[in-house]
Amino acid sequence: RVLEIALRSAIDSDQFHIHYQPVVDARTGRLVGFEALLRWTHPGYGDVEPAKFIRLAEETRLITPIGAWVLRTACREAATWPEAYRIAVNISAEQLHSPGFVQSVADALEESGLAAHRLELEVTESVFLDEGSNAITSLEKLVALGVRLSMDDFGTGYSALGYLSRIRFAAIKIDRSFVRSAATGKLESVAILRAVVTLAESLGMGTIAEGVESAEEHRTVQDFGCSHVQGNYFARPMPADEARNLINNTA
Ligand code: G
Ligand code: G
Ligand code: MN
Ligand code: NA
Repeated sequence: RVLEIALRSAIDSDQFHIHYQPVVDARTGRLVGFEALLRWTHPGYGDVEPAKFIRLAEETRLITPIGAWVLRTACREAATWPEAYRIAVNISAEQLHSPGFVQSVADALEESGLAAHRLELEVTESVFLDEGSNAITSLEKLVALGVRLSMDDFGTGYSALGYLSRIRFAAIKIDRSFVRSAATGKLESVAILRAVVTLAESLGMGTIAEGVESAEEHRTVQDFGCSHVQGNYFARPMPADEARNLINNTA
């Protein structure tokens, strides 16, 4: 496929860049860090939709070298921020399962000088689907390195409840579909949101409500006791220099 060939040369041709989306404390509104979101601008096709090229990168396993680039670049950027701010990086199952992944995380930390506790790796429930993959061993090694783990898109996959008791996740990211429908008062979503927050609290984990788009949705997730929020209501993903300005104007 044409897009696949283009994707293969995108790292070397310097076509990737990262946007950073603020994550804030749900109660105080204080900025706590950013999520790194990969963007691809092709000289001919222009901006390629992230969901589309990331799926292609996963299918072709190009996500391993591309993901390594994201890790290195995001860690290097975050190392320039004041220590209070964290960086979250999305990790695909294919990446986590690839040999040498844990070492590549250790290398990115070493090379950038970023303290491990300032890096959060977001994985989805799908990392547990491939039984023979040693996902658990890798995640345990990452926890031992001192990085934080969060369970992304929680509630959209199959149930990973069992794994929450086996691996020490720092946070559960509640999928925006629940945020959306709970804010409209849909009883089932309200029940699920309540249950997830209670579950996270009893396991000592935080909860990040994703995709918050309005004051109404913010109020809802605050009422439910979510610890952190992220979404276009606060800020859209932004280039590195804007993220730096935001930090400087916050401090
Ligand atoms: O902004 P949004 O459209 O960026 O992202 C679309 C999807 O791509 C989301 O599921 C998001 O988690 C994923 N994604 C964004 N950046 C990265 C990345 O650097 N690595 C991986 N593996 N997924 C990413
Ligand atoms: O799968 P993951 O949760 O990593 O993906 C994050 C995705 O959510 C990115 O595509 C990002 O651009 C998108 N996003 C961030 N804030 C909002 C929002 O307020 N509304 C919607 N619809 N998407 C958002
Ligand atoms: Mn994410
Ligand atoms: Na998500």
